[in-house]
Amino acid sequence: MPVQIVPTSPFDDQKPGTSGLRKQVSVFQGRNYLENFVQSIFDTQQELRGGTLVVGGDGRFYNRQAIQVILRMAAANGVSRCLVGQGGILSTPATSCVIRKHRTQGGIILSASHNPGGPNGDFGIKFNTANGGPAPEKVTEAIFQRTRSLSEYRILDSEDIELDTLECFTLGEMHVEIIDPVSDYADLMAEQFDFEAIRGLLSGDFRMAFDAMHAVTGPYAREIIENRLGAPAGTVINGVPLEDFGGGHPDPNLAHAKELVALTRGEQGLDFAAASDGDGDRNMILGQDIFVTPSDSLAILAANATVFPAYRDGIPGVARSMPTSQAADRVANILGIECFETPTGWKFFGNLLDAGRIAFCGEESFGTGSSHVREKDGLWAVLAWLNLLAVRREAVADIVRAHWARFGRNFYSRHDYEGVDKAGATTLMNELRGSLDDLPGHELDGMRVAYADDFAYTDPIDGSVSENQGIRIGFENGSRIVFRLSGTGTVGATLRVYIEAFETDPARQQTDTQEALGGLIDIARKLARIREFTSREAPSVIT
Ligand code: VG1
Ligand code: CO
Repeated sequence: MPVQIVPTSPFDDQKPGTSGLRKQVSVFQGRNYLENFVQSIFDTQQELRGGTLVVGGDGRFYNRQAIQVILRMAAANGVSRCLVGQGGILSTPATSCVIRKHRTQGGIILSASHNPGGPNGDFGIKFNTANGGPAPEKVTEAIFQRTRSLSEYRILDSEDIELDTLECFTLGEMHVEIIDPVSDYADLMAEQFDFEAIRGLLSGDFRMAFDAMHAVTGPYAREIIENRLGAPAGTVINGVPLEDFGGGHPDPNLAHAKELVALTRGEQGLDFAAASDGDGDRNMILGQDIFVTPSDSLAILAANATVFPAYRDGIPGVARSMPTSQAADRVANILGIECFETPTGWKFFGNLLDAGRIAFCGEESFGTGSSHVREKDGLWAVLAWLNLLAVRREAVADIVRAHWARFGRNFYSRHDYEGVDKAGATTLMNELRGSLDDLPGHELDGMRVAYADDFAYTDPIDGSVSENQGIRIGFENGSRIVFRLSGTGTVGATLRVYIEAFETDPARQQTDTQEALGGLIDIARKLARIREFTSREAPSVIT
């Protein structure tokens, strides 16, 4: 089978964002678009030559076609072995698990995560390194630089291979193994949690549902929650991955998983419900009449770490992304463990996890995880909650309220202004940045500003510096407003406003979140002149 060397010219928009390169499907379908990016990975990641690469995706439209291209290009670029999820399926955390377990040199994940799929939706590609984690900034930057000067790519002239049967093939000189996408991951989960205790919980009158949102976690949840843990058939809903996720946003939050939320409401409400996103790395946790914010979830799991068999002796530290609420900080402070604040995106947790400085980490954007892999992990968080519930035998709401009573409550909400004009959003951020020096010491609606900055992070392990990671405005009473622009969207710009207030009085901890944050929300609107720069009266999504 001959290797073809195909002349190409660079694209100027292949800079990976918060999590890989994401574009509309039609862009990826354009001539050489995918090929150029993939060649840039092979050109910069030399250890893949002669090494093993894991390939899989979330099953969205264009997943299969892209995998065939990547396999032919891997063979033409000297990769010696590829492990491919059956049917082209591998969730993001399962890819991380497979890279680590089989000690491969990296992996390519095809997903645009929670972005909608289908011919008119989004597609994405991300590269994970040998530790199983998303490529750090220096790697994505090198790939991006390569895309700017690329003049040819290498691809094998060969037929498509069969992705659906668990078999081995050769493609040119490369060995291809189609692997069961679920088993390695399910085995890892069984090592992390007390499956016996969870089986006990699920065999009683406990009622739960897991919504896979027609995305990648369906097969994983069926195997783990129904087959291995014994939950009744039908516990997993929307469990078949569809190319367009059934037309929905595979984004597990109060706005996009409304039906699941409804199942938890009222006297007949389920005891527990959870959902995951397109590629299986996000999670939403619900109890009867309660939604557990991802920030609280991280803090609660950290406070209870010793109930999990894998962390029986406690955890060395926790990390959260900058916009995530400071609930985890309070736990770390009281437990006497380290706490780190990193920029948005899971890639910033990798070094801390590798160095053993932290064991749990999370993001407000429904991402929670631990040192078991190097990605956030939706099902891990769900199983962690089930393990916690199996041990404590209390209602979710009672666990959360007891946590607030002990550590205080960080009221928290994120307001997204999606698909706004890019120039307007950029001006809004620039104007805010320009006003930062004057803010400290000033009162805004009766609250004194303690600090105002543009967040920069120096990685404590390798010293790398990441600047312009979002604007933080902190008040003397512990409240905070954060502004940043999304790095995952594909149309226009998305402004994210993160609002947080701290409350120690249990009597006031039961207030409605939007009400408790009302004053801060007003300050944020006025300070950033949101209406003026985005022409929007209100956010498009509130979580
Ligand atoms: C968003 C979230 C961020 C998350 C990223 C990838 O990024 O805010 O916390 O790491 O998505 O998640 P942004 O730049 O749009 O705010 V996933 O599940 O879409 O890979
Ligand atoms: Co995701």
